[in-house]
Amino acid sequence: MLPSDAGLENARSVVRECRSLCVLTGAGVSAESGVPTFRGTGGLWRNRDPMSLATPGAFAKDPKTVWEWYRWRRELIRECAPNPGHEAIARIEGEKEDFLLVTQNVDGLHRLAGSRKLVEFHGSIWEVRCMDCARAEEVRSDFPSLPPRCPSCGGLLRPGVVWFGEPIPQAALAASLSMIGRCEVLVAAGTSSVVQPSASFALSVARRGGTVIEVNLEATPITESARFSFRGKTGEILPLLLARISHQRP
Ligand code: BV8
Ligand code: ZN
Repeated sequence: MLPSDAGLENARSVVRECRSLCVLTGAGVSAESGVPTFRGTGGLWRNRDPMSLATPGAFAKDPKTVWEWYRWRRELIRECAPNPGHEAIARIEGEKEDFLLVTQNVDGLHRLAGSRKLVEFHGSIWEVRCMDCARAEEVRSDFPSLPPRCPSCGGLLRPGVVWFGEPIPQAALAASLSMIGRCEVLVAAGTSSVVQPSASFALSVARRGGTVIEVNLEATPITESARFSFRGKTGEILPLLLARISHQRP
């Protein structure tokens, strides 16, 4: 069930009229592409909670098991394609003077959909980095054996993602905070808004008088900071919210 025309039309005109637009996405935007979310059903692997795997400690203790989880996700994501939500975000990028997409997703689907002005706030599941010589590269193919070893020095390779307890990469953090400090409108789509520091972005924008628009299946901790909060699928609502012309239903 799509939100009322009036609400969506108001929000759409706010998005159209603003000069500076930031979009923050979470796992919910990739759910309709078939990528399991972190906290929803289907997000678990071998009944393990992602929170117990996506940490430096888990990797130090058992790199092979952590890599089996990432191999399973990489295999699954490799078969997934961007959905209309990703495509709508990629389209509006070129229509705004000042635009930035901050994604918490590590699946690479935004880039595949054509987004270029984006920050991968939690890194990329396609990047691997050597724990010894810091050599980093994008590897989309599978590995002959796990855990994978560095072709330069034989060191242990890790996924190029940000684990819990690890700092956000400096450049990604700086670019995101600068945009959060200046954007007129923040669209927060498909995120449970529980993971810091990105979970605080909506409140920061609202506190300085910016407009927050949320799209989510459920209410979240940022819902009360949002001027508009639409209940529904990002793949259905984002194409309407970010459209150039209104899609008045017949
Ligand atoms: C940091 C990469 C500081 C890995 C991820 C106590 C102990 C330890 C740490 C902390 C602590 N308390 C706070 C912290 C900080 C911690 C944190 O926030 N923990 C929380 C959980 C309590 N944060 C960190 O550790 C961060 N770093 O703080 O550093 C620091 C500074 C200096 C020096 C050292 C340290 C780093 C956090 C990054 C963690 N890495 N991912 C990997 O992917 O393997 S986070 C992970 O969660 C994913 O990236 C995911 O994107 C992200 C957030 O989740 P969501 O994207 O929101 O996804 P989720 O499943 O939760 O929700 C989906 C939503 O979509 C739902 O609301 C659902 O309703 C909705 N939805 C579903 N389908 C649809 C939909 N909506 C619309 N349409 C649909 N179709
Ligand atoms: Zn190396």
